Amino acid sequence: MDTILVIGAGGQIGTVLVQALQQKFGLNRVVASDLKTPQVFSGIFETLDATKAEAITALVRRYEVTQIYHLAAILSASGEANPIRTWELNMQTVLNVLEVARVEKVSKVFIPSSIAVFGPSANPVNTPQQSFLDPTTVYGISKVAAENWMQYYYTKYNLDVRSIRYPGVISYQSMPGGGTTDYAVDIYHKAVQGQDYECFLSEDTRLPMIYMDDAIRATLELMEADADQITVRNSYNLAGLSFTPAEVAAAIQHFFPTFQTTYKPDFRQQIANSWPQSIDDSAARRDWGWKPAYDLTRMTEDMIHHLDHQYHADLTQV
Ligand code: VAH
Repeated sequence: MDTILVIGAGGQIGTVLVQALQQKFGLNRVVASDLKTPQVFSGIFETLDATKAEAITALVRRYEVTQIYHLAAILSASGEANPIRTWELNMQTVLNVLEVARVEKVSKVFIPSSIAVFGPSANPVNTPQQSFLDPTTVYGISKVAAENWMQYYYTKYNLDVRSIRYPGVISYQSMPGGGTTDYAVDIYHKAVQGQDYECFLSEDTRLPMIYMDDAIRATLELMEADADQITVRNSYNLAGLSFTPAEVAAAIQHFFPTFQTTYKPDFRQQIANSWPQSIDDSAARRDWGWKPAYDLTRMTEDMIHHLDHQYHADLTQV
């Protein structure tokens, strides 16, 4: 019987992934963990500072953990405010997870990477799985290092560690924090609240993105695949959809015709300029049957439906 430890359970992806894992494995088979305990949580929750390897070991032994999903990291934009701290936290936690998993014989490990590993040298259109990686952010540098460590632990110790280079993730269930792609979540929240939106990227900045439902399904499908299907042991390219701020604003205007977006690029524009516009995910499609289900229209419908309910449900109850 599997028991899953999720590190970084309070983050944008962690929040939703925990629920999906609880649904799949059962409430009592998932141990959610993060630095801070949430006010409200159903299931098993443990506070964990993943920079302390012994704290991870203690949880793995206490709950007889068989799989670890390590999601804790400082992202691209906020990481630039404190490069050394970002490197230390992102790298120490990855090394701790890999080494604890090796020593404690954890059967499977998931550590996400990001399209932030790509830089100016990569072909920006349909960016290949095998590209020269020259990231421009500390977050991207830490993810390239993590990818190499994952490859090393697989090759040297046969640790079954798997990874996906997530694009920007769009969700209604949880707020992102400190990312360059966060505009693509904020814009929906503003529209549903009847407000206009000032975007911190220019209107024509095309970036690869993925809807949360697709990101979670991809993660579970990768982890369910037979080990001999997995041919990429640093990290798989993954694509959902690509769009610009102008395109997502236009999609929203189908629902809110008076919604307006203005554009005021800040330091995050330089980060976005160094990233791909679209991703070649043919390796994921070939190895474990990946196929996205959400395009911009379907994602916009779903986002607005759920956010409208979140912001206005209490009004309709009066
Ligand atoms: C960020 N949302 O913006 C994250 C992600 C591809 C971007 O890694 O840093």
